[in-house]
Amino acid sequence: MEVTRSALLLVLAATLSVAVAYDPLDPNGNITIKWDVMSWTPDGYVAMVTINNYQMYRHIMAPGWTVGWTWARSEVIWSMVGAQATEQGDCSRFKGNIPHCCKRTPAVVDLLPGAPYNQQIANCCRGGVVPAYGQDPSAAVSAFQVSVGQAGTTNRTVKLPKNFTLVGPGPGYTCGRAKVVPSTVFLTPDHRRKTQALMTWNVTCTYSQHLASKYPSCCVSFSSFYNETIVPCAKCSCGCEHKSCVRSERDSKRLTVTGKHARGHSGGAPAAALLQCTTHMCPVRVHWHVKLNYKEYWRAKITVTNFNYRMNYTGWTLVAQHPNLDNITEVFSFDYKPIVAYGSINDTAMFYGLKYFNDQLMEAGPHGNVQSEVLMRKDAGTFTFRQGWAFPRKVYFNGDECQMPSPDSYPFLPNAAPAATSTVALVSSAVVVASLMFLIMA
Ligand SMILES: *[C@@H]1O[C@H](CO)[C@@H](O)[C@H](O)[C@H]1NC(C)=O
Ligand SMILES: *[C@@H]1O[C@H](CO)[C@@H](O)[C@H](O)[C@H]1NC(C)=O
Ligand SMILES: *[C@@H]1O[C@H](CO)[C@@H](O)[C@H](O)[C@H]1NC(C)=O
Ligand SMILES: *[C@@H]1O[C@H](CO)[C@@H](O)[C@H](O)[C@H]1NC(C)=O
Ligand SMILES: *[C@@H]1O[C@H](CO)[C@@H](O)[C@H](O)[C@H]1NC(C)=O
Ligand SMILES: *[C@@H]1O[C@H](CO)[C@@H](O)[C@H](O)[C@H]1NC(C)=O
Ligand SMILES: *[C@@H]1O[C@H](CO)[C@@H](O)[C@H](O)[C@H]1NC(C)=O
Ligand SMILES: CC(=O)N[C@H]1CO[C@H](CO)[C@@H](O)[C@@H]1O
Repeated sequence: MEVTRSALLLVLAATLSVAVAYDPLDPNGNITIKWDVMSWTPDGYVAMVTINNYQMYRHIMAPGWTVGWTWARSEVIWSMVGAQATEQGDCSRFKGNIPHCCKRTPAVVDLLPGAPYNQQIANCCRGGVVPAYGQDPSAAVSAFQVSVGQAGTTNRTVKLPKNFTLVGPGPGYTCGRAKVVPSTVFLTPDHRRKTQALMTWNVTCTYSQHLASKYPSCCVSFSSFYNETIVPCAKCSCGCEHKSCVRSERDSKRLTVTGKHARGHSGGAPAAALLQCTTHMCPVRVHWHVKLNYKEYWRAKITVTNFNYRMNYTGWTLVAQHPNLDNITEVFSFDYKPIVAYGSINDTAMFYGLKYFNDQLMEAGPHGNVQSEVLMRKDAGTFTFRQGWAFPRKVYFNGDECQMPSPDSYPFLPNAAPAATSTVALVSSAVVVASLMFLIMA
């Protein structure tokens, strides 16, 4: 009974954490936007803008980021390299040279790969796609150059842009105020000389799944070798209201041809989902199967399935938290990295696809899944198949926490029947607390 209760408290804690912006598995995860003023011009400055993704497992996928801000005065963008403003705005007050953008609140997107050579700059032109830091730290950066006019021309007269926004590619990010920080020091390519930005300011943006969407965007199902019950994703895990779906691939093709939800070439939100009908109504399901039991090891099989006919998830990431993930012996057909959030607790692993092999989770249909098996060395003190211990505590797909099955439905060992009444009571109180949290956060 004690074990049941602590397992339920764990589940309760997991349920609650969905409601807060802070991500306990990645407490320092953020995206910073850094402006380095590289030179002054007669009416303003030229700045290098660098976007660093410091999030361990949340990447910015296609169609990429859109960064916006509000100018403090009547600044204009004369030109940009490596990115472009989505709208020029009203430049009618200019004669001769016309600025690239005159809007007071410009929205900027990355250029696409293959942009003309003279419009490129280091770390630009990837269609706004930025990998997660944990996946590829050296590539988790995007940059462009902007030439600003009608601005201050000294570090005392420049006014910092305000109200930064980041769409990446859907909603969910909130950006803080721009802050002047010590000027960035650059090393020349031959490493023999240091130069320095004339002025630097930083903006930090953080992600909240709650702001991104009301419902989860993935769900988890379970099965095991020791019990033939398959525990499906909870019904309507991703919300059923106002959602439509199609029964088959043929229907989806028909709708794709006649549908008018096609997305723009860059920036903005990803294409609206076209879901295959399921009881959970999620675009993505993660299935965890407890597959084999050896003397010193055990093996879990993980399958990720795409139910969205309009999405290939490129560079997907999967994060799982389980007390035995600190003793991973082997991971088959996925790449893997431990995530150590608090120094000593090492129970979380990030999985992602092998490049050119399964780093793309294809649209719904016969190829719309990726699979792996994980071999773990049994943790001597705590290992058990009882009380659902072998199932993960938390699962994230692409940085969003997935809905777990209802805690009273976990497959259990044939001889371990739960104390039905108290379980139900605890579960329903968990639901009440979770709904209260939801009301507070909404
Ligand atoms: C942003 O993330 C970096 C890297 O993890 C960290 O050093 C920095 O303190 C974070 N900034 C904020 C404002 O949280
Ligand atoms: C500003 O951002 C840069 C790059 O993202 C980072 O290295 C630096 O630590 C940040 N500075 C502060 C004071 O946050
Ligand atoms: C920035 O946003 C806040 C809240 O949305 C708004 O009150 C303020 O007027 C905005 N500032 C500028 C300069 O647009
Ligand atoms: C502005 O420049 C002066 C020297 O020209 C320097 O002492 C000062 O720290 C700079 N201020 C900022 C905010 O960079
Ligand atoms: C997904 O990728 C496949 C193969 O590259 C392509 O044929 C298909 O059109 C793509 N689907 C979407 C929705 O982008
Ligand atoms: C965390 O666990 C992984 C997988 O067993 C191991 O390779 C890594 O060394 C561990 N790290 C720490 C800090 O314990
Ligand atoms: C398998 O687990 C389910 C709970 O998910 C339970 O109802 C069932 O009795 C278990 N099967 C056996 C054979 O114990
Ligand atoms: C059985 C076994 O190898 N357990 C190890 C699991 O990992 C932790 C921390 O990495 C070790 O302390 C255990 O000895």
